[in-house]
Amino acid sequence: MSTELAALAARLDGAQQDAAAIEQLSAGGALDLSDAYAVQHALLTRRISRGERAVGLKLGFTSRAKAVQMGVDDIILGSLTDGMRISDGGAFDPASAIHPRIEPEVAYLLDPEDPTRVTAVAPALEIIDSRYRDFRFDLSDVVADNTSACAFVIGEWRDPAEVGPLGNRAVLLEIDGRLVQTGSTAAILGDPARAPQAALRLASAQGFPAHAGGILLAGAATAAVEVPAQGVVEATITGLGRVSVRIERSIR
Ligand code: OOG
Ligand code: MG
Repeated sequence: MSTELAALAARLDGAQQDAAAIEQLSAGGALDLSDAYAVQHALLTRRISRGERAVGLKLGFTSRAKAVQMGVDDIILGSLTDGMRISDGGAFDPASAIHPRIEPEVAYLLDPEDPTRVTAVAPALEIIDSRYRDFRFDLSDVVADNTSACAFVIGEWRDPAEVGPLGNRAVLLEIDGRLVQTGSTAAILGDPARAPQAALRLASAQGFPAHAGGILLAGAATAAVEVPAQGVVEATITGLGRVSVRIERSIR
């Protein structure tokens, strides 16, 4: 990788660690999509060298609600690490991020031996936090920034055969019991069951490290909402279950 792309990765990495927004990379000249993925992979390598472990992948802009909200209309892929994971009902400190937003997701667990095989499904929450000023970006910017990945929460894993088809389930997002978003899993690629294939295709096209098994977030079914200063955020997917995160400042 060129020293120039490595420097862009260092800038994004610093913005995440300091929780301080930076200017869009595209302001310094357009970045093509394969260079953007190269920056993203370099970011992951930096996190791994600090002791984190890659645990899966996340799709972005698989729903119209998200594409319209962000003005970007192509699906994108990012990486998840164990350092981003919050246990179900666990806490997220909003002061650790720049301008975090939260969205409901469907999570798949893919067999590492055969990543086209889904071994479990769960409701999930994703916290996104663009490292760019004003949460604005073009497609290459957001790809380089690991698709705004910040944190994620997975509910109880269920047997896909028991849960049945996930193609049209109601999705609710609540803050302290107040409904803030509603949608349907049908918004995700027409059917979230298409997510594993879509992710594997993108992973191989964009040179993702061959660890395709593991967690896959299929992409939000609704627009994202601002993470509140405090409170409990909960997602519910009909017939799949619920998952929650407590938003609270940690005492330092
Ligand atoms: C990019 C991430 C998109 C999704 O579920 O569509 C995403 C962003 O909106 O900042 O995670
Ligand atoms: Mg998402």
